[in-house]
Amino acid sequence: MSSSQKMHSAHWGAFQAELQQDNVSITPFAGDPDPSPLLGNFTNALTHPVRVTRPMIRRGWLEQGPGADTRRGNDEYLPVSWPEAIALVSGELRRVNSAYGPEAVFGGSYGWSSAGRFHHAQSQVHRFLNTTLGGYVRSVNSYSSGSAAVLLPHIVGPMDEIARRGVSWQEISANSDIVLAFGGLALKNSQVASGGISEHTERSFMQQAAARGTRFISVSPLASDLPAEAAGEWLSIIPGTDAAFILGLLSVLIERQLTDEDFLASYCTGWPQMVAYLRGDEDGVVRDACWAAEICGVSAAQIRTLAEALPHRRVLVTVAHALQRSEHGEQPVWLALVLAAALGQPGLPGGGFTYALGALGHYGKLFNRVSFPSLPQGRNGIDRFIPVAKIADMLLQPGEHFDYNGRRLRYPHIRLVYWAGGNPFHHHQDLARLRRAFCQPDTLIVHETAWTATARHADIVLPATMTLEREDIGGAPTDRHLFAMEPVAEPAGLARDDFTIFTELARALGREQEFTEGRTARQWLQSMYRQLQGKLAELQASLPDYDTFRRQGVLQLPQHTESGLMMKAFRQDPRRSPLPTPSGRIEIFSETIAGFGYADCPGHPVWLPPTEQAVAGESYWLIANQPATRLHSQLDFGNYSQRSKRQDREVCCLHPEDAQAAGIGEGDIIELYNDRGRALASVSLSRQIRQGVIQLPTGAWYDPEDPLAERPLCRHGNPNVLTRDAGTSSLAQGCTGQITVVKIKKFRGDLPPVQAFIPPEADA
Ligand SMILES: Nc1nc2c(c(=O)[nH]1)N[C@H]1C(S)=C(S)[C@@H](COP(=O)(O)OP(=O)(O)OC[C@H]3O[C@@H](n4cnc5c(=O)[nH]c(N)nc54)[C@H](O)[C@@H]3O)O[C@H]1N2
Ligand SMILES: Nc1nc2c(c(=O)[nH]1)N[C@H]1C(S)=C(S)[C@@H](COP(=O)(O)OP(=O)(O)OC[C@H]3O[C@@H](n4cnc5c(=O)[nH]c(N)nc54)[C@H](O)[C@@H]3O)O[C@H]1N2
Ligand SMILES: [Mo]
Repeated sequence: MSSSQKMHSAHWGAFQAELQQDNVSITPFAGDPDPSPLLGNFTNALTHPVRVTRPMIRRGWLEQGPGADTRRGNDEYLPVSWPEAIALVSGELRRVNSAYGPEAVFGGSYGWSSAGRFHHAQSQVHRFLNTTLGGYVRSVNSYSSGSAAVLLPHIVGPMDEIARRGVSWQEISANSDIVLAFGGLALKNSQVASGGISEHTERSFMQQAAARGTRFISVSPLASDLPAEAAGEWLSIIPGTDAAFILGLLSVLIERQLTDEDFLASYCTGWPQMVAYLRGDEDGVVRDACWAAEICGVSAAQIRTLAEALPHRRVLVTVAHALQRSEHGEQPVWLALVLAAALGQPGLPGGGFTYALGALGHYGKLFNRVSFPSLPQGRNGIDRFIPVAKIADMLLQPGEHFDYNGRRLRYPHIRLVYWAGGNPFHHHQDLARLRRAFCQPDTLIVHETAWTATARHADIVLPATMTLEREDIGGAPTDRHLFAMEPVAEPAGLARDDFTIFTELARALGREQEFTEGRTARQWLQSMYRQLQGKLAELQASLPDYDTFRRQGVLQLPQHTESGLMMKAFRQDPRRSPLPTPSGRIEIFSETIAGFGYADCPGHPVWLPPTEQAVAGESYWLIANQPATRLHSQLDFGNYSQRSKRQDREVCCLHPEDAQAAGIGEGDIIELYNDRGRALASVSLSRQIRQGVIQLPTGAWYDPEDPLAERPLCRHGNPNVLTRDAGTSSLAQGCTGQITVVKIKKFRGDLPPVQAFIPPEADA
């Protein structure tokens, strides 16, 4: 590494970076066998005009002070100095805290921010609110796996045990005969892991497995969810119907007496209730292969053939996060577990059920024996929360009741919203509704590196440094490398890191010592490193001293050699190593969930049709999945993301026969629309997508032509202008952004220019 090359790490890989005038040249980490092209988004990012470079205040807030305001999202910004900004923010925090207390402050602040473990914006804002105000209203769970995270502990165990600590790629490549992957195993997704991923190994593991004879079967509306290296099969399905499909498979297994009755009797509870449901004992509906075929668009013959291929083989069933990010998303996850159990596979090497393999680079990996400590958050004195995707409901309906995981809770009345390290106008659904929600509070404060749509709705925007401008440490519990991240450039303009901003605010509030504990950022890093050394010393392992680590740039941590241990121990001795469920077994029927009495999530898994359905020839299933060219909305202005756009728009994928019927051709700009909104996108035709389905990835920055419109038009192609803002079920209330119903038409007329990357006018 030359002296001007700096080690750094991102959620999508480690690299060396070198500043060359305004651009950054990037060399992937030498130990990465398959580096991510997302690194290309850094090259032009540091000095892009869309960076936030000074504190800015929205005109309406500056002139009229705090209060609900419909101008949010459609107002000008005025620059202020840092001392003015600190005085305004600390004054407003003090006002809200003394008038209403911390239960009027929402510090959910969901979002991925950047990979460094100290400058993790979400941890910083939570620590700040706890140590200065005494707490805040928080959010629980994630947009990623909102429903599985709530469901899995009831029926098998904590999500991390069957995702992060689930069946490993090593075992799959050595043992699995069949990998049945609902939602596929797209390499575009596993290139990313929160905290970092230094070795992208999924491609070669799939190659090795396929060479040994593993049969990969991807059940998905998109062929591209399985890489060529897996040499697998694509089983095309109607989105949102996997639960019916799996019920069909189960009915064939029962009919042909191919279920592992010993396993079901000794390791599970509730199989008889499942059988009764399949037979239709309660309601007369026989759920067999023909019934399933009608719903999921896979023929009864295909369902039978697949079901008959599974028994007496080492089968691994996995479900992508995507399936549970839609209405009734709990059901396919639960049924995939039931299928693995009916085949008697859980706990066998390379077999059973693993959750979300391939959805992130964390899954299927081996675990470090110790993990890097996280920034302590302090104590939150407020015990009020929302499931994370209920943000708009909370702001629009203070005081109203909602159901969640067996509890009846009330939305608090929020006066101040603080966001650092996330982009709700990327991650939330029904953006017109979200804007109405964001008009409600007195004050919205955002720390951002760039003028995202969320920053454009804020009252106070504080410029945050980008990761490339900071010293940090990068690492993840599933990555054996730890990186000393070095700053590559000076902060853009007046940008400061989140820790420095919060330190100044804490000082203004008289709570600096509580927030910083007397440490600078560098001292925090040293102290966290010392904690890691301490944990390793207990295992008789040692690390170089801190300065040596920083000079080296990278070090290796010891790892466990096996994964999936919870299920293996359970299989070996279910009495001595019961699962952490009420029965200690796999719960095909859950007394707990049944006891909640939710019609939209009863005591055993079921098929429930979605509220909105596509009608052939009239409307389409829209898949709004993760983008291949960036992480969420991050660095959408980066070179790699920008190169994928056509006529500056996001590209959507459509089947040629659907296109022909609608009079649409390759490269046309189309409008996707429904009752909630409209979006423009460029069309790419492909037979790799199921007919009746259209795919538009998330992450194009929201760019409303008229931000105040009831049904706004996004000029750029953000699918969340179209998606429905509703929870998965009363059990989990997870995000349902993955699947939506839309109509499409060719866009005629003058194409409005995309303005998402032009900062809002600063009227100096
Ligand atoms: N329709 C639909 N919607 C979805 C999904 C879907 O499948 N379909 N997927 C969902 C999923 S799984 C997720 S995880 C969410 C992701 O939603 P988010 O995590 O909110 O999305 P990001 O774009 O990663 O937002 C991170 C923000 O942090 C900022 N940032 C980066 N570093 C720093 C820093 O150091 N300090 C500060 N202050 N800010 C920083 C970035 O500029 C960026 O705006 O989206 C969800 N939304
Ligand atoms: N490049 C890149 N990688 C990422 C991210 C990113 O933003 N960019 N985000 C990361 C994050 S935070 C997360 S949580 C994970 C998300 O992981 P996932 O949620 O699994 O990822 P998606 O790409 O949204 O969806 C995976 C595939 O599921 C298929 N699918 C959708 N609906 C259905 C359905 O009803 N049935 C079936 N059988 N298949 C369906 C779609 O074809 C889709 O391509 O990805 C991570 N990886
Ligand atoms: Mo996610």
